[in-house]
Amino acid sequence: MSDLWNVDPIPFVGKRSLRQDLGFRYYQPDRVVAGKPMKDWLRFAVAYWHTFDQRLVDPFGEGTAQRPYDKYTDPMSLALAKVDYAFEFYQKLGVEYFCFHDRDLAPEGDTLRETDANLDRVIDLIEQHQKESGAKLLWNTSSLFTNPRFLAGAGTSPFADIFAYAGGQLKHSLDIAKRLGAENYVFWGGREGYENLWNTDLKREQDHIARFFQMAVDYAKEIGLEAQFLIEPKPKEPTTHQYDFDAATTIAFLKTYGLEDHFKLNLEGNHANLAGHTYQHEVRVARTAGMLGSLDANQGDKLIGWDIDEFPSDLYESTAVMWEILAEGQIGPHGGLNFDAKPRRTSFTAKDLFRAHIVGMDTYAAGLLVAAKMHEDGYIEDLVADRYSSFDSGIGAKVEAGETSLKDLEDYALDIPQSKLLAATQSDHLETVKATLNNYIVETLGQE
Ligand code: XLS
Ligand code: NI
Ligand code: NI
Repeated sequence: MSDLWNVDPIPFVGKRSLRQDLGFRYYQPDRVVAGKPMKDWLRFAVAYWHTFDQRLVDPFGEGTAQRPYDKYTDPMSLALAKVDYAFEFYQKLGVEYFCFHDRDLAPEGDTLRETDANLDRVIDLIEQHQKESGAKLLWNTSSLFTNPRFLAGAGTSPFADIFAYAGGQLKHSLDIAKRLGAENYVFWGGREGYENLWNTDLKREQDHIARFFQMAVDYAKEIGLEAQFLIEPKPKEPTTHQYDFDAATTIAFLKTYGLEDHFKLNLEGNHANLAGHTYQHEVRVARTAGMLGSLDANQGDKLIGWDIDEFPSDLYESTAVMWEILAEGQIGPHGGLNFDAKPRRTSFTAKDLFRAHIVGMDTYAAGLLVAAKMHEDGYIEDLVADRYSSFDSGIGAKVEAGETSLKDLEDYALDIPQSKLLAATQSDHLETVKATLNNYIVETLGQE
């Protein structure tokens, strides 16, 4: 292997030191946990846009990033060079999957035809690297929000030419998905929403984007593309109101338009928080509807109300999410854990890209270990089974079996005294539950 990054392959170092450096403390790809190697539970992916393109800009300042490929000034040479750096990065980090938007990879030309030609040169190189390294495409997507032409959306743009352009761009992205063997294909509606209702036809916009999705379903069928389609909910930013607000809203949208059999959800931690939810909530809602597809594992900042895409480091959150994944048996039929995350602006060196991924991977590997221990003990399962046990027999069982009317319930309830009703409730002792979660995290990781 060349040494483009000036970094050795990242080793597992375990408990050698409390001071984390360029090594994994918990992540061991081949270690079997709950019946599967860690790497198969987690299926980590690197996000091209953050890791290789992001300059660490913020609304008040230019980028601070220092990257080894900064020496390339011609846009096409840079685009091609970055692919070599990317594939070496995947191998050194020990990650098998990657994700990208079409526009992360190559500069645009004046027409879609010219843009596609630029893109295809980069795709040729990616295909060659995939063959040599075995790296796999977890998902690709189309950037239908960056270019000024998409200022008012793509699938919901009020301008028919822009809608048509977006469709053409999407078609080419689906061709790429097929060619590179993408396991999923993501739709994130960055500008599919509205700023103001006074100039918006809500019904027409939603009909249009449903039609856009239906055409994608039809074209995938036509070319034999088997990638799982995923919608990534987000409540706001960049638009004030986005149609795919959260998991529940997106599921309702898909069902309204009869698209639910063709899509699942790609859930992002920071987006969950922006919608006023925990990440676990979003995963649970999707699971409950049979719609869990994949994860964009990042985290927000409790003090900042925007999508700041931090690498995940919160053990409570990773434990909760991995608890759901273990309960489900997998992240999704073809899902993985994509780090839709960037290092902080002050962590600007190339090595920080490795450090940032290490914390994300170790956080989720640790979460997996803790969640596996919890499932093994059945603590949460017992607690929940007990909480609903009054529905296992008697009147509760009759309700669940659909055998009761309101009249039956009135007959049953009319003469029960208040003291007996109160005796039918029980304390949740939630504080003890939370303390027990702490114990599981501390003890499980302490024994590593
Ligand atoms: C932005 C989204 C985006 C999608 C892919 O907030 O997270 O990065 O994951 O377009
Ligand atoms: Ni995302
Ligand atoms: Ni995001």
